[in-house]
Amino acid sequence: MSANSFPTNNLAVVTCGLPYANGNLHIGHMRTYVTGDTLSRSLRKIGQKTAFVCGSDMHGTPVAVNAWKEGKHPKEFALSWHEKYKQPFLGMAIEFDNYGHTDDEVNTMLTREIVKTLDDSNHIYDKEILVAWDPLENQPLPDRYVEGACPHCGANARGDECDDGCQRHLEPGEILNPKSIITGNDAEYRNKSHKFFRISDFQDYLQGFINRLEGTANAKNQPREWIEGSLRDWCITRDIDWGIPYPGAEETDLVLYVWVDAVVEYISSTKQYSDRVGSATFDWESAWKKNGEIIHVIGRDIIQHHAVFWPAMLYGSGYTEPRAIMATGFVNLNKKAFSTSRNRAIWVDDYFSEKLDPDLLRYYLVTVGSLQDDIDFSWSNFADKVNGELVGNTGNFLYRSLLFAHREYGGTPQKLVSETVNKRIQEAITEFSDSINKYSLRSSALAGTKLAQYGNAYIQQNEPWKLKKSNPDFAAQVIRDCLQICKAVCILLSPTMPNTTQKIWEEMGESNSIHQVTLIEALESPPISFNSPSEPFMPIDDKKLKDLNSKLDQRINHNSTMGNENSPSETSNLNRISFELFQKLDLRIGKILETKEISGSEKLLLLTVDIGSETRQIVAGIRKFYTMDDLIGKHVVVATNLEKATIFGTESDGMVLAAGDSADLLTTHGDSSPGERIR
Ligand code: B3M
Ligand code: ZN
Repeated sequence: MSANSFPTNNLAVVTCGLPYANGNLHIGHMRTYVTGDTLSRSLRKIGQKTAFVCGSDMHGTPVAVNAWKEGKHPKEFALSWHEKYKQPFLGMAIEFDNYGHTDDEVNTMLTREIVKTLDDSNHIYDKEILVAWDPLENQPLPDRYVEGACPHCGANARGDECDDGCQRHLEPGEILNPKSIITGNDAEYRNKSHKFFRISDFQDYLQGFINRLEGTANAKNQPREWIEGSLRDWCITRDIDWGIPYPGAEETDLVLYVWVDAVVEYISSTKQYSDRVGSATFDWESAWKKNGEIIHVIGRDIIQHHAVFWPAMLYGSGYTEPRAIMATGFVNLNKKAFSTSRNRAIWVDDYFSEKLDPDLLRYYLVTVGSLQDDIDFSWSNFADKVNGELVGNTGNFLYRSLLFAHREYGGTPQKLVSETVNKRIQEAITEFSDSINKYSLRSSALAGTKLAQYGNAYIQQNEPWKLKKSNPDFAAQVIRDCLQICKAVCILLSPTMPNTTQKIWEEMGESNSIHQVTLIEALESPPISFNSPSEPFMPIDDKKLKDLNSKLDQRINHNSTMGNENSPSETSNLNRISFELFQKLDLRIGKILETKEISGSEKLLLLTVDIGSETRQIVAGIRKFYTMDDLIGKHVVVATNLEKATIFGTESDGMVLAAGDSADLLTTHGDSSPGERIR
């Protein structure tokens, strides 16, 4: 490990992208917050002093447009959502040390101070630009007040971002064919003077920064292209009367672009925390002005703001740069993107109303795939993971060990842990810390799951229930070892599943909070006596699964008949990609040679597919729809140059294409042979 591996002697600040205070939160949002929460708890577990902060994003057109739709003032509208967010965060056990909002005094003051510093040091200039205007209403149309076509990829875009297409940030005046979302009028462009932040002043700095930056690979790689190309300056003001006024120029009626004050809330929220607990406990200035370990957890669509604009703002105004950016992939639903407007999402409230344990969703979100990959949520995947890894493995091990120990010994047998088990736990501890240093929460959580797996095998091999009579001393040793493993498993999984592990912790007779102990405690003896345990996790049975699926189907179908998702008219509006991009996809004819079931999965099959030059092992979700006989010898279409993926613990090297919900496999009707390229 390098000299500055976590834990360091500096203060760490973990932040999460601020939710716009403009509507309900879904589990896609939760991927970021659960990640941030698990990370801050994990850092503390390895002894890193950490503050976890966030807040509601109150300004800008995302809020103003939605407030307008409800006939409310943006402030009243945003504050009411801000209040409402407490509940989902609490319910998901997301414990911010401070949760502020961008419209409060601290943030207003710090934002204006930072902008003034940048202005005083000549990094800001005035420039006349074209801004979208509603000619009939004589009203400016900033950002989300207009929609049109993205100048880069042609997708339908909002005024400030190509949210449906290439994800680029758009500057005012760039969007093509702008239309007012309020009146539907065609917008025209008018000249107006605005403030620009000269990002190009920071080109050298940013090149160095991006090389130092840690976190997920996407956060480093995506901005490299922009930073190494020619950096465009950034328009930081808007014509709208909701936001923080530009400092020293109140008379210009310009307010700061929402993305300027939103990021500053990371500092403001830390300051509020510091002011509350005292700087002896956490000194925000030491973190933000000296040597803090700043880690931003964000969605992958806002990398540019965090890896380009924000570090330039920080550097230009004398603040600490981020050490790491962890950019999470999106959460899709049954293979299609969440759509808030179509109600095609799993809302956090829906999850709660199903009385499902929040820890199950937390564990799922953290471990289902690597952080930067998009994940496909389906209730069936979710149930598979819960029933397999949590109920079948971890819960089973904890429950059987604790129950046996309680019944036979009233708690922990008086013995020392065996050396083998001690060593195995130490390995898990190291795996956990190494994973945190690699920003892989999936691996750090799986260190706990794998240890429980080891525990299961250990108890199964030694069968203490049989040894009890033949060799009571050894039986006691086995249980003593298992209890140490239980304790370690709880500690390792506590950042991911804070409530469940605390409950087991108490049932094991521990009197403190599991969230206050560090990893090393995993090697200390569990309490001598404890009570009867309860089962940590409840399975999601077939009936519940059916019920969850049918409610979701009903809702999606209901909404899609109103705005039919797959209708041809919508297909014709889809983002177009260039022929060049299409050509990058290597689609080939494959012939299925063999099929194998994947144990534990009702849906997946492992196919051996001949693609001409080689044979590939490909996992396909088609088991429900085909028999083995149907498949052997069949010609299919294979996407051969996709990244390898691990599905249900099995590596899949390619993808077999199929249409629709019943996986209608694509095939050929002529005599093309395996390996033939599809063009
Ligand atoms: N409020 C939400 C988003 O674009 C936006 C994040 C601000 S983070 C400083 O995901
Ligand atoms: Zn685009």
